[in-house]
Amino acid sequence: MKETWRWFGPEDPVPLRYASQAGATGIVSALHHLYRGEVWPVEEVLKRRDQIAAAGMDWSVVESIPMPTSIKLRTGPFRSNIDTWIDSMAAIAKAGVKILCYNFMPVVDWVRTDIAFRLPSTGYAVRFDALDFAAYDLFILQRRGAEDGLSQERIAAARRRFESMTPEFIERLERTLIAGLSASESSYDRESMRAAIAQFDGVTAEDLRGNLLSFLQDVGPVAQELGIRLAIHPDDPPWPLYGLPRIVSTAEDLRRILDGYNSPVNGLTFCAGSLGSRADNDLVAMAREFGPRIHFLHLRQVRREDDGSFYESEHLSGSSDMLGLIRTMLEEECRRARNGQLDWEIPMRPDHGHLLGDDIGKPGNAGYSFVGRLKGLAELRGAIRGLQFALPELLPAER
Ligand code: DNO
Repeated sequence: MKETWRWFGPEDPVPLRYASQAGATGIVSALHHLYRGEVWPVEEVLKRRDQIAAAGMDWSVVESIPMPTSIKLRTGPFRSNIDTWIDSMAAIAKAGVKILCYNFMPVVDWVRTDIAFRLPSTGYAVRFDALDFAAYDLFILQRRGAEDGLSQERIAAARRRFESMTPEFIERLERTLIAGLSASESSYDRESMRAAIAQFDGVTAEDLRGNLLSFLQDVGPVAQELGIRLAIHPDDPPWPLYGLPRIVSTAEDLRRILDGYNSPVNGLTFCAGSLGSRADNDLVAMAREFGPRIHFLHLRQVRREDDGSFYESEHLSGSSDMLGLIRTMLEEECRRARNGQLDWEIPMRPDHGHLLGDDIGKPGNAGYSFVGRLKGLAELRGAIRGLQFALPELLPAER
């Protein structure tokens, strides 16, 4: 596996050289200063490539070219927005980047309720508390229809939770929920959030899936010509939030997307943390089934709780079978290498890390600490080497 590291560009408090010190050989990046739907000029993209190359690494994956709402809804200026998306894709192809991660989550990208959840070790993790989320949706955002699908007990428990919240807690919760985590595309206040959600009134999961498949029909052939592989990121968490449809959550969802546009160009970012937040997602079985279409791996663990809450646990210990997943993906690499596929090596990144040691109190992007990710990457590397030592058949032939 190619060890990669997400870098948010020159503004990232974790500099590029730290990624190299952590042992990464590839960088995952995007032009975060051009994230409002504008085209990425070739010069800017080449500049980013050169910065990464100067630090001795290569730009392995673009994560992500932002996806405007018009494309998700297929309304308004969606045609010109798709053209812009394609132009940006052509620019990254010029820079030699071959894998493009993107997502199709309406309104919100990844969602957490707490970015400083204290662990018994005294480090901090990010967490999704299902009750805090329900309390926010029902009693703070007061979204129309927020009670739909919730049991009376859940609503009563959410009310009790809400009543126990201090104004400071509410402010922090709201900032974490809607004002934008580091990797997300938008930030809202209460009113703009309600308006953004309203744009999806009446849009079903079927509609959204149809729009995704139409988008793939539009961009797929160009991606193929450019030699780019598209890698859709799963919903995080993998269930509907704020009454909005989410369509990249389960094995059946992935099947429908991959079959709906059946080409190697249409592949996955297999995010173990996102998919693993649902107990009914069997990661090893999914990795086996979708292996040939997995273009990029996010290796991260969660510890699931009974009420739908979860927190990001240590990379090797949590609710999912991380070693089984790694083993399955090493087998997939070997299969590719045996078939003579030049791109047999799958880029992975330690997706998120805890706040540990010097990370604590430093400015940074939630989930993207230095020491925490360094530890995550080191543990994952150890697991990979250990598996390959014990089972030499997991070493691709070329090595
Ligand atoms: C969170 C990330 C996601 C991801 C996007 C990809 O840290 O894994 O925000 O970058 O969804 O488009």
